This record gives sequence, C-alpha cells and structure tokens, in this order.
Amino acid sequence: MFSDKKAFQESFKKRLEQSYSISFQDSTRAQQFVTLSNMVREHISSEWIETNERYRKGNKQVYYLSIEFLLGRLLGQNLINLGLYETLETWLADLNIPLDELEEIEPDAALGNGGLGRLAACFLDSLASLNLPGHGCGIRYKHGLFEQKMVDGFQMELPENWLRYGYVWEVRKSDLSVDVPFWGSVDVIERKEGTKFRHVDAEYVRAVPHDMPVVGYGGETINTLRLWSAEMSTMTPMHDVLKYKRETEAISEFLYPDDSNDEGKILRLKQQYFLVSASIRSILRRFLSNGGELKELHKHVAIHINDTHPVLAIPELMRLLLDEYQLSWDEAWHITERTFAYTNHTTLSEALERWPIRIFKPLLPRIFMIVEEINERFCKRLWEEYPGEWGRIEKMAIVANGEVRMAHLAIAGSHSINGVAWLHTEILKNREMNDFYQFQPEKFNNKTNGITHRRWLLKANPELTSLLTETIGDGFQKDAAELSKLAPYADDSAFLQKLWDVKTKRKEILAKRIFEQNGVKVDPSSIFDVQVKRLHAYKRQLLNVLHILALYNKVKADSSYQMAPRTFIFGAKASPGYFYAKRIIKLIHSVADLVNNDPATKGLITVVFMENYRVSLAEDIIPAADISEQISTASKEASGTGNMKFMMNGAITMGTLDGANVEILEQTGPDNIFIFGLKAEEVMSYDKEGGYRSMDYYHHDPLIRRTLDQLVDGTLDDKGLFGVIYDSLLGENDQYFVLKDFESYRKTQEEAGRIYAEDQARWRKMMVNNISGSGIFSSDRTIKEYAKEIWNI
Ligand code: B1H
Repeated sequence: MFSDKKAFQESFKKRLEQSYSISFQDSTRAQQFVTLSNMVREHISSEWIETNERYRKGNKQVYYLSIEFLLGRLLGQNLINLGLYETLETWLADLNIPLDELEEIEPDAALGNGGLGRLAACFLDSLASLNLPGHGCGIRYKHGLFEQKMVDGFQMELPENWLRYGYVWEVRKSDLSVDVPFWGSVDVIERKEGTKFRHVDAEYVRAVPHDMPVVGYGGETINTLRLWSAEMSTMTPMHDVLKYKRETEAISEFLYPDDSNDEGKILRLKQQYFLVSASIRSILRRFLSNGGELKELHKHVAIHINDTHPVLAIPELMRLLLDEYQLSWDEAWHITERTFAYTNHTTLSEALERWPIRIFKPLLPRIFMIVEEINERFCKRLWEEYPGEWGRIEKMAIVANGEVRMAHLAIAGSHSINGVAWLHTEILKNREMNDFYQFQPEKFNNKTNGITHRRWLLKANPELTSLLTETIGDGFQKDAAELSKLAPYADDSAFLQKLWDVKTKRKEILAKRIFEQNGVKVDPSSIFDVQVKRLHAYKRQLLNVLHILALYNKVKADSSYQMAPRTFIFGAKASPGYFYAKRIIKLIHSVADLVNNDPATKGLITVVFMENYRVSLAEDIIPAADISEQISTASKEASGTGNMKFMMNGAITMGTLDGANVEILEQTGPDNIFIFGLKAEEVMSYDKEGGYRSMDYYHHDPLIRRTLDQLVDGTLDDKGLFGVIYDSLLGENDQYFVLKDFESYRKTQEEAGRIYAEDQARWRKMMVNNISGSGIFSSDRTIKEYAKEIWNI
C-alpha cells in the first residue's frame, strides 16, 4: 500500500471517494485524515497479527496496568515509527495535502492528567520499539482530561470529546467482553473439600475491550493497548433501567471524577476494580488458552501496577485462583506475589490512597474478605519478625483504623517496589516506607524515569533531528545513547551556529503560535523561559511568578538595571476543585497584564500563559525553550519527566535538587545547569523539626516585601483575589518554602540571564552538553532496566 507512489495515491483517492461519496477535489482535511489513518491501521494489521502469533509461542508477557495513558496524537508518531513519514509527506504534498495539516485534525488522546499518564505512554512506545512483549491495560474514558478555556484570566473547564467523530486507531472487540460484579453479598458454603465462596446478588457491568496498536520503531513489533469501556451487562436483571444504564456508563465516562465526596469516591473505586477485574481475567484467559499452567503463571506473566490505582489486581488475582481455579491460599499467594510489581510515584500524603471500609466492603464484598485475609497473614508474619511491637505492626497493617491502605497492599503483594528517581527511592527507603524497607529490603529498587526520544526529539523537533543526523549520523534515532557522540561538538563553532539557528527557528514557530492564540507579540531573540506542567503548590509556579513581579519592580525602580529580554511562558491545568491552584493561574494572568502593558518593561519582560496545555502543545513548546523551569520544593517532585524532554531539546534546566534533576546534574555537570535552593534533606528536616519562619524573609528582604504587598494593595486587582496567596505565604508559614528559596532563585536567574546575554558561546556549549548528556533519559534505558531487573523478560 505504501511501497509505490502511484498506487498509494490512487488507492488513497479511491478510498476517500468511496468512504465519503465525495470527489477527491471536494474532500475535507478531516476526511483525508481519517482515510490516511485507516490505511495506516490496515497496513500494520499483518504485523499486529504476526506479533501476537510470536507471543503465543510462549515468551513471558508483561501487562502494564494503569488508570492513565496520556497518548496524545498517533498518526505522525506511527508514521515515524514505521519509517513512512517523509515518503508520505512528499507523496501527499503532490496531491496538495500538507501532512502536518492532517496531523492537526487528530484529537489528543488525553486519557491522563500529567507525568504519570505520559510515562505510561512513553513506556508503551519503548516496549514495542525494543521488541518486548509488553501491553497496556487501561480505561477507555469517553471524555479525557477537560479542556481548559481561559476567561478573563480564570480557568474554565469544558468537557473533552476525543471520540466525537469516532476514533480511527481502536478496534472494538465485543466478543471478548467481561462482566464485572459489584455490590451484593458473599455466600459461604461449607463443603467436604473445603469452604466455597459465591458472590450473589451482584450488579454486573460489562467491560468491552477496545484494542489499539502500539507501533514499535522499525515496525517489527505491534503491541496492544487494551482499553475497557463500561456498558450494560445482560446478566443484571433490570429494575430501573435508566438508573442502571447511567450508573454503569458513568464508570468509563470521565477520567478521575471528583473524589471529594462519597459518591465520587464510590465511582473512583468502581473504576479501579473495573479496570483490574477485566484486565486480570483477560490476561488469565489468554494465558490458559495458550496452554499455560496456572501454577507457572508468574514464570510467563508479569503484571505491573502503575501507582496504587490498579492495586486491587492483587486480591482479584487471588480471588480467581482461589474461587474459580480452586488453588490453596498458599499456592495462590506464592504465584500472586511473584507476578506483581509496583511503582510508587509520589510521597505526597494527599495522593496516598486509603479507602474507608464503609465504602469498600459493600461495593466489593468478596475482594474485601480477601484483603482482610491478606492483612491477617501479613500482620502475623510481622508479629513473628517483631514480637510485641504493636505500634510498628499497626503502622504497617493493610487494614487499620477503618481504612484499607492501598500502598501497603501493593507492597505486601508485590515482589518489587520501585521509586521513579534515585532521590525519590532513597526517600521511600529511608523515610516514607522505611518500616517496609527494613522488613523486606530486597523488594526495593530504583528505576529512574525516562521519555521516548521518538516523540520528544524525532517527532517534536525534526529540525534538531536533521541537524543531529548530519552531524553524528542517524544511530541516535534508534539508540538514544548515541547522543553522547555530540559531546565533541561543544567547541565546534560551525555546529554551534547551526544549533542556534535551529533553536531560533523553533522559537519563531512558537512565537507565531503565541501571537495567533494570545495576540501577544514575543521576540524570538529574547530568552524563552518556560514552565509547563500541572499546577500544584509544590511545583511552585508561584515562585516563578513572584520572581517576575520582583523583576518588574527592579526595572521600574532602576531604569539602568540591565537584563536580557525575557519571555516567560506558562502552561498548566489546575484540578477543577483545587481553588488555590486556580488562583495562581489568575495571578499569572494579572502579572502578565501588568508587565506586558507597561512601557517601562515592554520588550524586556513578556509573560504568556498558553491555554489548554496538553501533549500536542508540549511538542511545540519544548523545542523552543531556552530555560526549563524545574523548581519544585526539594523532596516533593518524585521525578519529573518534562525536565528530561527539555534537556534533550537543548534547554538549560533552572532547578532545585529534586527528583530527576539530581541525575540531570550528574549528566551535565554543574557548569551546564542552574541549581538553586534548599536541598531535600534541609526541607525534610524543617518539615519535621520546624524552625522556618517565612515572616522573617518578609521583614528582612525589601524586594520580597514590596512584591508580596502588591498581591494585596490593589496593584494587581482591587477585589482581594490574591489574599489567599498572601496568606499562604505569611499567615500559614509558606509550606513550600517559596520565600526561603526566593533570593537564591533570583540570583541564579540573574546569572542565567547574564550568561545568555554576555557569553553566548558559553550558552551554546551548555546546550550541546545537555543534548549530548540526555541519552540516558530515554525510556528505552528505563524499560531495559524494568525488563531485566523486575520483569525478567
Ligand atoms: C505523579 C501522581 C498522581 N505522582 C494521584 N503521582 C493522581 C497521583 O489523580 N490521582 O489520584 C494522579 C497522579 N503523579 C507523577 O508521576 C510525579 O509527580 C512526577 O514527579 C513523576 O515524574 C511522574 C511519573 O513518575
């Protein structure tokens, strides 16, 4: 189909006309997009079948269970991975169809919130590209993450609707549906051969799989992402059919519905069990139909739990082994513990899942019984290890104080527990999970996150990709480790000039987009200083915006103050119920209004907030960045992955020693990164011992004082909008050490600006050292480590 230009063009036109009963001349870009995508999907079908045939022959399979997969767009990436992008680009251009315009038609598959979901998507790409048998299991949310619309500087949330015109990449497989039981009760039947358990009076929800091909680089391997959609089951007698339909379909309606009340909580827990029950049963079905022996399951199947959201997979596998396949508890547990591995993604207490028994038990009666039994046996083992230490055992229990602690269940039921960056894993081992680490140190390990260079370099930045290819050959396209070949070019002025030209080109492209979207003119020769990520207090967008306001004050107060012109670019969605985060978004807009419109700072400081930050927008922003803001309070950001994407595209990190920044520093060396602020140890000791008083910084630093006063004195608004922010910093003692780190940040920013303006040779060299050191952050490296050290594939 794609081997001959004429044949391709003929077939493309013909299919277009037949599908839409429209002449080629009159067809729309959307129709062209669908036609092309369908051709690509059909093109890969034989490889998809072959991949599955290969897997049937017995190698170990990995299943990555995740409540989020933040895929973004697929057409362009699939074409790149198939090696067809450039060919089709020219063949389509002949028909007067710009391929990039077709790509723009595709909606982002936004089935995730941020780093955790995007990591899952990068992992799928790496698994397939390394020809490893690894598949995703997730939920086919009808509506992905909300679309952010800015109205007068306030975030509005609109429902996202990626399935509106149908979705070209999925294949619905109704015949492989599974019915998932909720509610009801458990009949305990005593028999000679042992006790039997039967879940009765359950309400069933039908899980319908939708499979998506995951195209590996080189096109040899096509893995599967199976997304489950919730529908009415024919196994449930209907009393109130409308209510049943509504409640059933609600399960896969939205990504992470509001969980601040019980009703929302039940829905969230339903989603989790829905995902794991359907997934585990389909995994077992496939295993058994290929002739697998249950007692050997862990030798042929590895199941990975992405954070605690899918952790009910552990009791669900136990349930199946016990109730449906009549294994003994010890046999079942032996298999289960060896099958599962768990990744922790955060130490923030608000993200640690605990389910009240009063919700858990009625919804999942049999699963609850099993969790209780797991808990009893676990506590008994603890008692043997630590006789008499009630306090310790209570702290480590899985069920306690009326709650099920999901992280404890994950640890007990997995053979491997990993953090997502060196520092994060150290904190897990030595603090958050120290009791568990002492008990079973062999279970704990680190797997520093990574990103797929195929999307974040080859796809997002074709200009840089070409330059690198002509400079160091195309080996890095397959193996990102080869980016290190660039190191010698740090002193090659001809190369440095070309690199600079590429960056400038990408800044011009972004500037154009900013003008179209925001109506703001930005100067591509200014420093593009970028912070894009979810909005959260610990990520400290507030530190960034306060620094901008302070800079503005400095320029206003002293017209001879020298600074390199800067464009500060933000992109961030705030969780709809997170009031404080939304107020910070408004603050960014208010500061932008002030600074962008003052003649004293015009052209010197420009602030831009790009609405609806998402994967496809990131692909335009990241290649254009000069400075990458990674300024979380040390110890709070488990890893970060945006930091790696920026580095690979030649931006210099401005960051704290947090998450993977620590390892970025290790790669670049101190001369190629801007590090500031408190260290994790210091933050944690303040958190524990106290001793920080934010008010002191207000009193002793006139710049801080002047800047904070502007939050409440009418400079930015006259309705008291920013009082909550002012209070969080002074009244509530600044939980995230914004004021403590302020001066260190300000000085480091000044230094960065000075180098950019006065020592451009040095800056260019830094860019090279970042790109050449970024290979280790390819998710291929990460996945190879998981494959070897956790999954044993
Ligand atoms: C990360 C989450 C997360 N860690 C709960 N934890 C959620 C937790 O809606 N929820 O309930 C959603 C997301 N996300 C991120 O994972 C970390 O903050 C990043 O530092 C890390 O890079 C990323 C991938 O490991």
